[in-house]
Amino acid sequence: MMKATAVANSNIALTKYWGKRDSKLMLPQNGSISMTLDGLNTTTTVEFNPTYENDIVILNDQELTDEKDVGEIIKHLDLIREMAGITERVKVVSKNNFPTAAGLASSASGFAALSFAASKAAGLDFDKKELSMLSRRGSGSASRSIEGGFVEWHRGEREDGTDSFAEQIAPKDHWDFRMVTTIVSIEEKKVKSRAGMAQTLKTCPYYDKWLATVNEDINTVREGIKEKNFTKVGETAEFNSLKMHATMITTKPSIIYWNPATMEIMHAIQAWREEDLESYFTMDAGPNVKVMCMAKDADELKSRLEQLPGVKQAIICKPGDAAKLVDEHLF
Ligand code: 2P0
Repeated sequence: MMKATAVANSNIALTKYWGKRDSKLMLPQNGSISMTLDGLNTTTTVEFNPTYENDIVILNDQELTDEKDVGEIIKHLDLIREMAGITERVKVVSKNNFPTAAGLASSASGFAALSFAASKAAGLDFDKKELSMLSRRGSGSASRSIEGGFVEWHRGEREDGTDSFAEQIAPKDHWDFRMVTTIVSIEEKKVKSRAGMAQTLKTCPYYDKWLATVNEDINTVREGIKEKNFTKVGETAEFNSLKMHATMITTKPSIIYWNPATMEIMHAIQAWREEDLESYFTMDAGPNVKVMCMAKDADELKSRLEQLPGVKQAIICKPGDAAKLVDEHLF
């Protein structure tokens, strides 16, 4: 078996991962909780083949040739080759069904799908915990896209990273919680998460406060998910996201991911909440806002969001499935 295809959904953090304690093993400074998104996914086919002379990576119908794009992917494939004890060159074809690098966590679904397909194609039969740890080595948030529903990525304590993996808190049909992802910009972000995190650790005077309060948020959100307490999860997730952005804004030089439409959505959500519609926002390393609500309010919220001038599109996402292998290959 030298060819395999996997599909992995993207995920949005309810409590954020921001900072590494080991950048080689991709060990986080803090744990995080996410929801896997139904319908925003990456499909990836990987084939190791002795007749290939070079490694080829094709993303969204375009071959990646720039070292900065392909380097991390080849490094990850080298790790998998080393684990499997193989040396064959590889062809990777991958497709996202949403804009890449617009703060919609394409690296999460991307590295989860790549890790699953490549390890399988290399003859490694990994369980979910092993797949989560392998995905983590490609991109931290990818560790969470291996599981479905509501997911917690454990910080872990060990230096070798063997206790830093993601596990499910509750399955996708546990709760009629929704995430409405708005698209305000599809431009590539200016500061990639990886560089932004490193800069925050180095220069933000408040980063220790972030670390000191993040476990409390994780405990509250985990409890809230289990109890299906929307207010508890929403309030804490929104606050956690604002705390993370406070650390980004207060780095040198300052990293401000928001644009005017981001602000417009935040104000609208807070106003609607006071009036008649309970929802909460969260933002990642980009200007797009993800809005949490209950299923009964999702259509109304989407329609209100799409009437805001800066919003190009709003997509209602249910909790989604775990990553899986599929029979249909992309080549
Ligand atoms: C998260 N983000 O928890 C946080 C919130 C962005 C802001 O995980 O360097 O692409 O590959 O581990 O996983 C995005 O960072 O970074 C991210 P690397 P990753 O979703």
